[in-house]
This record gives sequence, C-alpha cells and structure tokens, in this order.
Amino acid sequence: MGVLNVTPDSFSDGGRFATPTDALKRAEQIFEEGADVLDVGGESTRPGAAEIPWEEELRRLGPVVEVMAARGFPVSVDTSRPEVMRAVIDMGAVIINDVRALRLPGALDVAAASDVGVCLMHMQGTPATMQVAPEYRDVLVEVSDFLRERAQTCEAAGISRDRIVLDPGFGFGKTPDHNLRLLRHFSDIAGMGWPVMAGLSRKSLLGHIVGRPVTDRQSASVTAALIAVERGAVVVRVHDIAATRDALLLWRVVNDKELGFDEH
Ligand code: YH5
Repeated sequence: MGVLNVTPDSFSDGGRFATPTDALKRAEQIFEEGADVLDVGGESTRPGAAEIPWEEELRRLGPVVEVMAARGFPVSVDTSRPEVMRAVIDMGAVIINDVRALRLPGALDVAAASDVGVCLMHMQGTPATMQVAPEYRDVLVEVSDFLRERAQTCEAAGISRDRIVLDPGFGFGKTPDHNLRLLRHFSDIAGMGWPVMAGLSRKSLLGHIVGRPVTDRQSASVTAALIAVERGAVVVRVHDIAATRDALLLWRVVNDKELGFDEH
C-alpha cells in the first residue's frame, strides 16, 4: 500500500503533494513503482495537529480519489469521518483505512452499508494528546483486545471477516519501547484470526533505532516492512514503494519454492 498525503503539513513528506496536480502525479508514480493499492490521506494525525472540518478533508482528497478510482486503480482512503467515507465510497474507493477504527458516530454504519474493505487501527488517545505520555499495563494485550473488539463489532454490524484488516497502529500513542514490543510480537497479532497490516514506514521508532531524520530512513523502512511481512503482515503501508517492492519480491521468490525467476 503506497502512501499519498494531501495534507499541507505532513510529517513524513512535508506536504509536497498538496495541490491536485502534484497529488495526481504522485498517485500515478505510486502504481508505476509497484504498489497494489494507493492510500490517500487528507487529515493530519500529527501530534497536536488542528482538527479540520470534513468538508476541507474531502476538498483535499476528492480530486485524486475520483480520478484514480475512475481510471480503475484500487484506492484506499485514510479517514475517520462518515461524511468523507460516504463521498469517497461513491467515487469508487475500495478501502476505508481508519486510524480511529470506525469509532466516530456514524462511521460503522456507512462502512457496513457499503462493500468496501476496512482497516481497523489501534490508537491510544487522540492525535492531539497521544504522544504526551503513552501508558499501558501490557501494550500487546491492550492492543490485541482492542482490535478483537473492533473486528467483532464490525462483524456484528454486517461487515464480513474477509473485508477486515487489523493494524496495531505503530506510533499512535506509543513510546519506542511500546512500538518495539508490538513489532517483536507481531506474529501474535497476525494469529488473531484476521488479516493484519503494518505501517512502520519512516516512523520515529526507526529514527530512534538508527539515529536518522525522517528524510533518511528508507533502508530502515524497507527492513521494517520485510520484518512485518515475515511475521505475518499481509499489507504494508509504505512511502518508498519501489525499494519495498524489490525487497518483498526477493523475499517471496526465495521463500516460495514454486516460483522461478520470471513467475511473479
Ligand atoms: C498506520 O500505521 N499511519 S499516518 C510519522 C512519521 C512518518 C509517518 C515521524 N496512517 C498509519 O504515516 N494508517 C498513518 O515520521 C496509518 N496504519 C494505518 N492503517 C502516520 C505516518 C507517519 C507518521
């Protein structure tokens, strides 16, 4: 899954894709580089970021979602607001990627009334406060319990199991130690009974480990994606698509005895 931010204040790429023309160019590149799905986000979840009205979020997202979906590309939308969900589903988005796991009023109903896939992510607190003092009795147990509850709630609302992906939400209300424990035990989350995805690309856990700024974390990000896949992730949300594709392709060809050189 290739990340495209259409926020003016993105963490990881500094809002380089804030105009519809730039966003569309990057969206095309993301598929050229080998992504299977494009994840478009218009709300900043940067710690302390101001909340924006859903109309503004849709104004940022709409153009690129509409064009790429109409061209037949699989588009995921990183949103929590039911109004935005309804609009992008009508435009042809196929996945709702919600860092609030469909907890805002009305979000679950909108998703259930459609046939999109849903990504349910764990976050402690809200973007405004989540990194102030993250605290867990046991981060692995609390994240797993939360994700299981959200998945079961979605299934009870009519979203079938094959439409659900779970995500521990690296960096969302977690210290480096919390994130490291989640990655070390990623197989446990992947074994819960639902497909699982990981978003580690460029995040501060990697910066803490390798001591590099956000602009220089490609090697660490590619390695993190590979580690997540090795531990059972079926989707990785990444910025450096071509580099990640090469690493995962090599890993898959070596591990799949049925595959020859040209059979991917
Ligand atoms: C995720 O993990 N993350 S937005 C800080 C960075 C770099 C990147 C300090 N949306 C996830 O990508 N959706 C985001 O450097 C997500 N899983 C899912 N499902 C944060 C982000 C980032 C933050």
